[in-house]
Formats: sequence, structure tokens, C-alpha cells
Amino acid sequence: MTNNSQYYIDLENKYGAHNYHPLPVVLTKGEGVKVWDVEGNEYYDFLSAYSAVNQGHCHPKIIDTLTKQAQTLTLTSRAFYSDKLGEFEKFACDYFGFDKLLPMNTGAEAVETAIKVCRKWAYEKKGIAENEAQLIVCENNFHGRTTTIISFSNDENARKNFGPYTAGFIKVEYDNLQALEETLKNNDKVAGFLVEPIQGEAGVYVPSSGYLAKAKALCEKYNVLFLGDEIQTGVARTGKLLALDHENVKPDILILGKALSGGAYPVSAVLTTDDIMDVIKSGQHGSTYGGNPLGVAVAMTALQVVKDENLAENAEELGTIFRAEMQKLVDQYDILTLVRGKGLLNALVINDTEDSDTAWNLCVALKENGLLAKPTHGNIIRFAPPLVITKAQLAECIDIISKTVAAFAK
Ligand code: IF1
Repeated sequence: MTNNSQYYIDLENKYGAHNYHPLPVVLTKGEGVKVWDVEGNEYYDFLSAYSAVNQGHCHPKIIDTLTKQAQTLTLTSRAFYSDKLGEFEKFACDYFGFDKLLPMNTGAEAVETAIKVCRKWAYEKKGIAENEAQLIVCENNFHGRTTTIISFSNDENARKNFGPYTAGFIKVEYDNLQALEETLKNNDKVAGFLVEPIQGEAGVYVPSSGYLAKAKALCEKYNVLFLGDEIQTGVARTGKLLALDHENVKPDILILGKALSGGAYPVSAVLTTDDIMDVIKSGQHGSTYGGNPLGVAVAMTALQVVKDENLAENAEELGTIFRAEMQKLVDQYDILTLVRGKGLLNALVINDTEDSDTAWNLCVALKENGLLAKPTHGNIIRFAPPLVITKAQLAECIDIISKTVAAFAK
């Protein structure tokens, strides 16, 4: 044990795979919107573990449920029933308005589950010939890291030298209804359309107003399932319970992860109708830890907290303030190009070439000033604090960002 950050960084460098490039900060404690490093420095967390910690770090109610359930029963496997899983399934189905739920652990697993359900539906309900189903996905998507999911990524870094790739995916441009309709019209083998309501990894790219609703209508027209990946956008992040709620779109298959369990334990899920979920029979899909009592107990409390603390409303209100304040900076400083986002999922686009390290350097400077954020593709900084942030705290954070940008612009 030491309070020297470099010691922990060196350990990870020596013994860990080098599959990440973290900011040089070593965290040891979190509470609400704040985290602390091993040297005792305090920071506002403006990443929220990529929107998994919407309810704030170590939320007392979530940790209380976690602790109690951990002392009672943690894992049964699905070989037996538990007194928690059915309660969670009912709770989440009522909460999001679906008939049935299939629990998994990570986001990527839930995406895989949705793809499997969709393909099986295509063969058994839509009548597509075996092995011929196609899924439409969007360019610059991010849905996870499994071999199948990276097969339909166009991020070379995520994809290269991991082949051979899984077949059966067609890429269309995001936010382009014409491209979507062309593909649907010319291909009767399409089973589903998999889409992020806001593209996170691509740089918090918000599609044109009406895109998602019209895409859903096109899916209905061509008898294709609409698969909404709300792993990052869901559970109040964008100012509504689901980002699709902004356009009153109900996906045929809803994919959730991350904040579904408030950062305390990995829980993901796929929700859909009785008719669609009906294609999955005994032995055809599952996971040892999926739906375990500890995870589902935590998820129920995490969802309850979102309602009790009006996190969607808070995200909507504070997000509007945040973007207005960032817009002032954009107007004032050449170093910033624009701000965009919804609710408390926002991004500042830095005015520099894609391969410059300006966004990275700004994040290092923000860290020195007490705020943690991470650059994403193409010189963009994502800002996504826990949704429990107060107006006063947000004002402090805007101050930190303003000062940092001002010092940088000199
Ligand atoms: C990493 C990004 C965020 C997701 C959507 C599925 C998954 C994710 C829409 C898979 C995961 C993460 C994972 C994370 C970085 C991150 C991310 F920058 F890559 F895009 F959040 F913005 N669908 N997103 O965003 O979920 O299997 O990870 O639980 O470290 O790779 P997972």
C-alpha cells in the first residue's frame, strides 16, 4: 500500500494487458459525483464510468441492497429458481413497458443476445431461409467488443486482425433515412435494424430530430425489428428514461446495461414482447451469472433510485444549462468548435486536427483542476457526470471547465 500514483500505474503497465490508455489518475474512493485519488486529491467525475454510474458513486441505497443480498444469496445459476429473478423481471418489464426480459451481465452480451433473438425471430416468425438473415447496423457504431460485434464495426483499431468476421451485417450511414429505406427495399432478408439513439463512441452524435421515429416506421413497413441499444443512453442519461422516449419510439427489442445496476455490479438485459421472446427455448441461450440474485437485487434498487430522485428530470434541466454555458465558451474561444448532446450526455468538439492531442491535453489540464473527463474519437471531449449532480455542483464544474479552457486558449 502506498499513496503514490506512479506505483499503481507501473503495476498495471507491467502486469496488465495494454488494452487501455487511461488518464494518469489512480482512484481509490467515490461518493456521489466525486472521486478521490490515492494522493487524496478530489475530483468531479465527468465520465461516470461511461454512463454506468448515473446514480452516483456508491449510492447508499444501492450499496445497502448489495451488502444485504451479498450476505444472503449471491448466485444460484439458472439451474434453479431464485426468489429475486422473477421479481426483477416483473419490476423491469413494468418499469420499461415490455412483456419479457432476458438477463445477462455485460452490455456486449446483451447486444449478442438481441442479435440472436432477432435472427431466430427472422427464421421462425418472419420466414427467412435458414442462415440468410441480415441485420442492418450503422456506420461508426459502437456496440461492444465480442468477435461478432467488432465484425460490424468500422473502427479499424477495434477490428483489425481479429478476423475472420461474422457475416450477416449490412452497414448504412447513421442519420440517413434514405440509405436505410434503400437497403430495406432491396433486401427481403433483413431481420432487424440495430441502432444507438445517440452514437456515443462516435463522439456523442445526436441524429436529426425525427430520424429515430421515421426509422422505426420504416422497420414496421418492412416487417423488420427495431433493436435499440440504450446501454449508454438509457436509464435517464439523456433527460428521459430512454433516449428513444424523446421521439416516442418503442423499440421491438430494448438493450440495456451499464446504469441498469448503477455501477455496483454488472447487469444487462434484453426486453421485448411475448411473441418475440417466445423464440428462445430451453437450452438455447444463457449465462452462469446472468440474472443472479445479487445483480438483480442491485438493479431493482438502482432503477428505483432513478425514479425516486427524478434523475431524468435533473439530467434534462442541468443538461440544458450545461450546453448553454458551453456554448458561451464556444463563442468565446477559437479552440472550441461546438457543443452537442442531450440531457447530461454531451460533448465538446475541439478545434484541431483529428490526430492532434489537444483534447487529451485539455483533459489532463481539467484533471489538474479537479475534473475528470476523457477524450473520444476525433478530438472530442465527452462530459457525462453522474445524474445526481446538483445545480451548485454543476456551476462549480462549469467554472473549472471555463478556467481550464481560458488558460489553454492563451
Ligand atoms: C470500453 C465508448 C462509451 C456502448 C453501447 C454496448 C456497449 C457499449 C452503446 C458494450 C459500451 C463503452 C465500453 C467502454 C467504452 C465505452 C464507450 F466510448 F466506447 F463508446 F460508453 F462511450 N453498446 N461502451 O456504449 O457494453 O460490454 O462494455 O458493458 O471500455 O470499451 P459493455
